Amino acid sequence: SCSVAPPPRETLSLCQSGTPGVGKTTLGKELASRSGLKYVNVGDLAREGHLYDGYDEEYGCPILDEDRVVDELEPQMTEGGVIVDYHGCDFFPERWFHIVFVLRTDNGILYKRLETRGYHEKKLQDNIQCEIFQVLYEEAMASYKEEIVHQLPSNEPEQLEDNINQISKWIEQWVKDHNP
Ligand code: DAT
Repeated sequence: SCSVAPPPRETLSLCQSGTPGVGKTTLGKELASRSGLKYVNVGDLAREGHLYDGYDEEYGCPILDEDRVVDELEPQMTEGGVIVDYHGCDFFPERWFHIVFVLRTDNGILYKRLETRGYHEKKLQDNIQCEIFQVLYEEAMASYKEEIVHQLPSNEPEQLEDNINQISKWIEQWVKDHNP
């Protein structure tokens, strides 16, 4: 008998970026449970593995060791099928992602969410500024092919539902196209 191994199944990975509080964790976890992709929160990963390189006195938070984060993630990214969640995305290798989403929230709504989190005034203002000047969208556009970067509105629950439905459809189509 003769058997031919099927081609390796291609898997997609996506990146979710955006100012803290825009809804990355909420979307990512829901999307993971519906799509079967694995959700990875880089903030949690860094905390668990102590992937830090110093401490930022001004902001009162540890500084992410980006190289170690990339090394830590590399094996599962090579395998694929991952949703990566972090506010920034410029230090991830471009080849990791087939699509990049930047979640966006209106200032007033974001302000309330961050206030609820108990952010102190400076951190609050910095994050609102970050959103106003669309820092993370521009970072994504500069770091990836523009055609794979998409903004998603994330102000209200209906938009969360729309985003999940849209991305789920996109994933389904991608899998069909790449695994004939
Ligand atoms: P992030 O992971 O980007 O910091 P999150 O997922 O923790 O944000 O969400 C912050 C808060 O906002 C949380 O209380 C859930 C809420 N939220 C997220 N997406 C939302 C949406 N589309 N509509 C209303 N509230 C939303």
